Amino acid sequence: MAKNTAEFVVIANRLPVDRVVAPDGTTTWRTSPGGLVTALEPVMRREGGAWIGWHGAPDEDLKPFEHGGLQLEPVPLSESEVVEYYEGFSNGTLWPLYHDVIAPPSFHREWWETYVRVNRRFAERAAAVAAPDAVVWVQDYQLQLVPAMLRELRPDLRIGFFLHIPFPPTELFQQLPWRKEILEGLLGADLVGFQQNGAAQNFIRLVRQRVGHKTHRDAVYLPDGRVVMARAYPISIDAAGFEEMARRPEVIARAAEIRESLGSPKVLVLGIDRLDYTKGLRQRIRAFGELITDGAVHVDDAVFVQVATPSRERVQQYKLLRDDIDRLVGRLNGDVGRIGQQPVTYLHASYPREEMAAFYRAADVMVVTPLRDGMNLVAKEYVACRYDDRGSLVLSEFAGAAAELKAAYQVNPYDINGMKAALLEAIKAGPKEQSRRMKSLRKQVMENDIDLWANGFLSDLNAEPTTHTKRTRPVE
Ligand code: GDG
Repeated sequence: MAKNTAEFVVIANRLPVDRVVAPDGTTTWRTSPGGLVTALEPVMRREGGAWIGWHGAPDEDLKPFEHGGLQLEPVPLSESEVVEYYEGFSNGTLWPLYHDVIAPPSFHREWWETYVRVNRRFAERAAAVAAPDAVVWVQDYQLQLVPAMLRELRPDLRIGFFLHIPFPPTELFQQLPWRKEILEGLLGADLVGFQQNGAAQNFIRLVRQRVGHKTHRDAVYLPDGRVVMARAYPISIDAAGFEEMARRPEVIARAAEIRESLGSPKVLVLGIDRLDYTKGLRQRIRAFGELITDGAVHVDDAVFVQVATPSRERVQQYKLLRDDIDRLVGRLNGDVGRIGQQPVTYLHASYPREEMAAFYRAADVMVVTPLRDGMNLVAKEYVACRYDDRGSLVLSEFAGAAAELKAAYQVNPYDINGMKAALLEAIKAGPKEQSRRMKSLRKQVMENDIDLWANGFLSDLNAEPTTHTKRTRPVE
């Protein structure tokens, strides 16, 4: 076993850092943005421990290193593994399949074989890094085989798995040629966490149907006596951290500057998403565009800023989406814009966190309208930044966050007329109505932060191992 073993190990596809190369060629690492990193970073710092993941460059083997108090364990991936395991099976097969087949998933046996091989590499690294009886927390859809592979190598470990994206209904999951292998991979964990109850139930039902194990409520009873629990742990954000950032004088000043540079509109409508077909960008732009062309909203009164962070740019579906959005925004601005006055400002770029907080502060209406989303942290970040109890949130029913953020203007993103009506209501909401809704949203977000999420999952994972006997097992 390695010398530097850790009591707590996180395994994720990516390490939580990006490399920065200075002009003189020296390399440093910077903590990277993104849902998973944003969510786990505070937990890791508190617990201490090792993080196993790919460092982001193909065909490069790096030694373990330390960054900001975390022990980082880079896992190498070759260029063809990036293509087949990451861009292929993870983002071309699982991502669309798990998100309601919004885009058609591709099934390729070579991609699957590479997925298996890479998952084994992650499991082997974890087996070497974890101290005896350590707690290991495996993250997300890229690594669903790791729990079983790791259990085989290290039966002493407590293994948890958390899925950040939706877990699909049985009808969709069954399309997967490797459905049984994936379910068995997940069953290597002691606790499998999902964003929503429905997802946990989908999993339990599939295990019963496809693997044939006995199940009862949130428990799976394995023939070897182990009990695997499947439950919902809705993820959240470092809510106090976001609020603190939004209160900084330089962020407040920057928010005012943003509004001014947009021509000081009466209402600023904002969207911030990774450029992904699950986020409902087309429908959202169409809805806002129609409000302008219908004359319901005047171009002098409201502007829409859409930030779309570059994502998975080598995957074909994402290239097509980018062209599509470019065209849609170009047409709308060409049709109804005037010199110095465009209804949609589209930014295909990534920003520092402080700039994100300034955007949130500047926005009167935040539109988060994914067609399907595990949770959606942007919605929660917006709420955390609105300590002034102002602003309105328009939120898709199909984001996991909708289960908690009941006081948002909830919409069906496939229903353009419904979205237009909700947007209009949000745009026109007076200070009293904004404050009534925002107070309720804030209560939810500020009280249910990332610590509560991580503590909830980890304390359940650390609870006494459950085994079943003939007596406790449900009746055959
Ligand atoms: C997956 C699931 C689930 C975005 N642009 C910039 C930036 N971001 C940050 C946001 C937010 C995060 O990235 C995005 O998180 P989301 O939850 O909105 O979406 P996914 O990336 O799809 O995340 C999702 C999540 O995992 C966690 O479980 O909620 O359902 O799909 O934190 O602020 N951050 C910075 N610059 C940007 O330009 N700094």
